[in-house]
Amino acid sequence: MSEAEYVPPAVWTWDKANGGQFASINRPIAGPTHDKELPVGKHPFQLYSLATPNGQKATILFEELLGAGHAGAEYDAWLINIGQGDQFSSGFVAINPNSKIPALLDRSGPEPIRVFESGAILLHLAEKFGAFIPTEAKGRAECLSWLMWQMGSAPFMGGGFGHFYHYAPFKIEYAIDRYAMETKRLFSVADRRLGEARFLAGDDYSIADIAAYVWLGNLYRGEAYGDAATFLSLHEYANVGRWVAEIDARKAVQRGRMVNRGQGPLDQQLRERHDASDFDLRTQDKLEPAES
Ligand SMILES: N[C@@H](CCC(=O)N[C@@H](CS)C(=O)NCC(=O)O)C(=O)O
Repeated sequence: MSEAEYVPPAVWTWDKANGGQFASINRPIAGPTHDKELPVGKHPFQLYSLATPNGQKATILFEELLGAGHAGAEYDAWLINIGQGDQFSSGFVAINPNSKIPALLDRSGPEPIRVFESGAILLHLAEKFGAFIPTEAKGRAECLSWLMWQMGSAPFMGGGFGHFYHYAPFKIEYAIDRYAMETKRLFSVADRRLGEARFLAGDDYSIADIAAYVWLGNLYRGEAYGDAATFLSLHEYANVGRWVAEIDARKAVQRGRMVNRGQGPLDQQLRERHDASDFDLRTQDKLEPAES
């Protein structure tokens, strides 16, 4: 069916398979579909996630904190396979009623604290460790502003542009035009900011950069949504390119991007992370011969 033939009924009902890539996991209702507890490891933080851009925000910050010497930031990262519906288990829904990765259980205090939404996880950890967030009022406000900007703009890039340009079973020019324009506008916003400051919040790398980098970086490098980098002429955003290259080079970022990854080169996939040594010993290239 093309968009020209579709006349919305008076009341929408969920009675059709739309054939889209996510048809099997998308539902119009919240809540668990099955009973299953989440595993719990030995570290103070339990992360339930997947290495999508939103998931990588949390793992990059954990690796940054550990790299900066915050030993209390040790974490177990468990893989949530969203294609198989793991986000709808009773255990996961108890931590994130919105059934989306990433979800965090902070067990470092007297009682466990659940945190969901990647931006809330970044803020929770940055405040807890007093790191990657400016302390003075002006810098902190700038950091939170860019963090919220990113959280608000991701659905336009992913659910909007990425969905209609790459995943939708047929191409709708109106939708692609609308979200391509918005995605380019967002790149332009970042590019102008990064033309006047080294990082989004100013001189220092912060959680605002981590949040924005995973999205803008993937798109800029041509690693998201097929030929999107070419389609959107992302090479035009030179300041974004300079900033992406600088963050790409950070060791903690390289490690964080590998955690909970279930696709791509085997030596870049650390599906579960329970110890710093896992990066050397438990990437999929090392496990797969034994597993097969
Ligand atoms: N606003 C949320 C978005 C999280 C999100 O969209 N997660 C996706 C993967 S990137 C997910 O879990 N999708 C599973 C589903 O929609 O069922 C955040 O930033 O944490």
